[in-house]
Amino acid sequence: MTPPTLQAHGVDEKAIALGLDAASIKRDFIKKLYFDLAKFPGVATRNDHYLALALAVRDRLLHRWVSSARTYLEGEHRTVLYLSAEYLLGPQLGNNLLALGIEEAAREALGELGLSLDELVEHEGEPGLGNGGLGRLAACYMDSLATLDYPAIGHGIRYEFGIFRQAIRQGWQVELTDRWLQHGNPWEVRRWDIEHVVGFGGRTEHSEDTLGRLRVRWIPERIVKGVPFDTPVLGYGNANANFLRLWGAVAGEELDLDAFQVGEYRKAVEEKVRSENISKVLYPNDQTAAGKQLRLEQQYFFVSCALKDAIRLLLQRTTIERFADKYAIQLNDTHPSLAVPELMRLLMDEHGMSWDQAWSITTRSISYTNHTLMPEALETWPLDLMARLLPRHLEIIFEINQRFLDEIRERFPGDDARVQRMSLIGEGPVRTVRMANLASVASRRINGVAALHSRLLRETVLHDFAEAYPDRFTNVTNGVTPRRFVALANPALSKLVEEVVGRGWLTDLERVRGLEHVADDAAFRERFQAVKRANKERLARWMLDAHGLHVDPSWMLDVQCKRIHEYKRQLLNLLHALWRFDRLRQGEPVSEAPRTILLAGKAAPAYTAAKLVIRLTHAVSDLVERDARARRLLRVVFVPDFNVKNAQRIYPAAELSEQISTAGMEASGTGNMKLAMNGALTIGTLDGANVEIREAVGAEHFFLFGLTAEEVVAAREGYRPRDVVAADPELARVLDLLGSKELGGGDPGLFRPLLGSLLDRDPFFVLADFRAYVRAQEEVGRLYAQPDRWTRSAILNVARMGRFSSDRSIRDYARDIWEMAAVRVPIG
Ligand code: 26W
Repeated sequence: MTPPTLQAHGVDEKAIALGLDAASIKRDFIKKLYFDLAKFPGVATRNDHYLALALAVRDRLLHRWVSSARTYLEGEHRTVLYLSAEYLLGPQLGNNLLALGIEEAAREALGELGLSLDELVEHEGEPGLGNGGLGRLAACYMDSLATLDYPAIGHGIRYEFGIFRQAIRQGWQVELTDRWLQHGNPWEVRRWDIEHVVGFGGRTEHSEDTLGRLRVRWIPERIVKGVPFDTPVLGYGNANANFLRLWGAVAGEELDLDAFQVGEYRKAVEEKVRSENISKVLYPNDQTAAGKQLRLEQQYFFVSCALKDAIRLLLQRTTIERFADKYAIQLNDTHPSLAVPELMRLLMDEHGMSWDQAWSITTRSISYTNHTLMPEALETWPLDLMARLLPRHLEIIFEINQRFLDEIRERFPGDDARVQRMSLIGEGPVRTVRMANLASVASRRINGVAALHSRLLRETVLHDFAEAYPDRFTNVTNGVTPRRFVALANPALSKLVEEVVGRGWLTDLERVRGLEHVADDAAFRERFQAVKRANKERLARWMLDAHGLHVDPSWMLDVQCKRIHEYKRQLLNLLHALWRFDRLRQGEPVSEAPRTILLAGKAAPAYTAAKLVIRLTHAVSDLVERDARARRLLRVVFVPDFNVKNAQRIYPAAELSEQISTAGMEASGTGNMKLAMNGALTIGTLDGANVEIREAVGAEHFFLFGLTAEEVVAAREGYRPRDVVAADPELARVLDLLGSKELGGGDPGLFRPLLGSLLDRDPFFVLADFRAYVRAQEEVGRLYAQPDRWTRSAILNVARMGRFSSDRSIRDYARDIWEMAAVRVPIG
């Protein structure tokens, strides 16, 4: 049934549509301040002003949201259900103003009240509901889905505490809680009419129905309610709005009355607290899968809510049999892979389908994106935990496994080793459920996130699956949204681009190729340089004001910002800084302009080596600062609390982008794309999407170094890092510095764990790549000393990054994986 229009109720939709001009926004802003916040100009705080503006903006996007929902419901369309445990949205106000095209009107309206739009945009925090690349990718994809008119709902968890805020004390990372909801969240809408009940634990009952078919009933011992909070996601340049539906957990019953009756008030309250803990906090690990029960509860909780909600919506319009025609489910890594047994359970136990019917629907709807090859990041859950928490799901997993392994045995007779490897169950000291195998058996399509990564996925981690089901495998190279990472972050560059290539480039990034023609135009290069310079000045001002950090905007800005991880090799960057320091203080020439090496990123709270790298960054920074000769040409700074908001300040100012992971380890990288789009040149290995970026921008505009993925594999056997040091006296001096008292602030042992790991095993080939890296850095220095050539390369980087728009990625998904069409929402 299609919901009636407002017209049917005698309401003229045009008449209630809100004005997008400055006068209407001003009037509404004051109204919000007064009626929603009970404040008026004069006593209102900056937060009040921010909330009032955000609410006024939200009202102006609601009609898009409503008309999109109606258009989707009316037609015979497929909808994407994007399932992701993480979304790193970034601040919303600027983005929504941009999508509505009302930034200037809002600026004028506030100006008339003596208020500054920039201050309010600056005031807004961000929902840090993700760790890093995977969460930000989900946010970019939601942006592109909306912009390209694909019906989509993003399901996830409304963590009350997102990723921790990072502060630095005496050079060490300390973690502070992220209370992102404490000042109110004007963007979300709680849907009070929807809730889903999610069970945990208990037992199953098997019986036969009147037709002799097996029926299973799961009797959970504990239930939790999931309630949805929706955040609109606006398309750019169209009338479409999708939404993110984030699930919060509330106790099944307000209080356990039985317990209450017998005077066990505390026990009753404890149960409630336990339920609500499910959506309390985001796990701050990226790349290590710790088998924590609460994390498994989170995963099941949101997946179950998402699927129940999808079925609820489906049944309003049609029958359950049509599930796979109406939905394409995308698993963002294995975190939501319990969708496989949960969908099977819902279809069979709650909607009466047979196994074969349910399996057909499941395997026609679900696809899986893998984001990592690193063994420690591949999720497995102890079987006994799964049995305790989700007994019915484990039965289903066993059944899937049995049928699946029967098929494999038939196709590969006598190959027991293969059967062992492909089993959904890992046999070891603790038996486990292997989530990547579970996702892979049930998926229509399986994709990696860059060409190299997808190939390695087929050759290594999922080799057996690729052999058994070659047609399932495909690649979709990641992309990033130019709306946020170019238009919002870098308005000056956007203006310049638009002057040359005209309008339309923001939704068709290939058009930026038009800049190629002006790369040789000296006048244009000067303007391009002026934009970069102004962005560096802006960043320098903020770093000074916010953190007391001095950077000179005339110096080269060399940037590595991303999660701190050994495989990303921030340590290699720092060894190069020490090398440079050593030469400078000896008065030996380094052929280049002065440079600032900027690092930023969070370390997982329990990841000791990564935290020590942050400490080392500060030690190197101090060491350089103490030396009169070195500090004239070198500075190392660490920017605390890297998040989307800070990223948007850093990318536009960056000139050199450090993408230096050990080849074969970074699935894709997306910061590499954001930096190149903003005119940074990349120094990088042949890893992840670097390979494709280099291809796109041209090898002569990319500083390549290091072992290839194949060479890394070949070098592993018989690799002796100490031999590398013995053959390179300069490297030896750098490592001496690393173990020195002067670096360790009087304690030569401070960085011994890092030094020891390098000399003993060097699992990430830092030392093996050191010399090649230094050479590439010298080449960087030489090119930077020729501003015309450097700027030409920077312009060509921007011009040739079109294919890394997330719009291209989403079109790839729509065509190769979801097989679905766009649905144009009429401009209302
Ligand atoms: C279970 C612990 C855990 C948590 C998160 C393991 C792994 C993850 C993520 C998959 C880590 C992540 O963010 N991966 C990154 O995904 C990006 C988007 O595809 C890629 O660009 C990065 O290369 C990849 O590291």
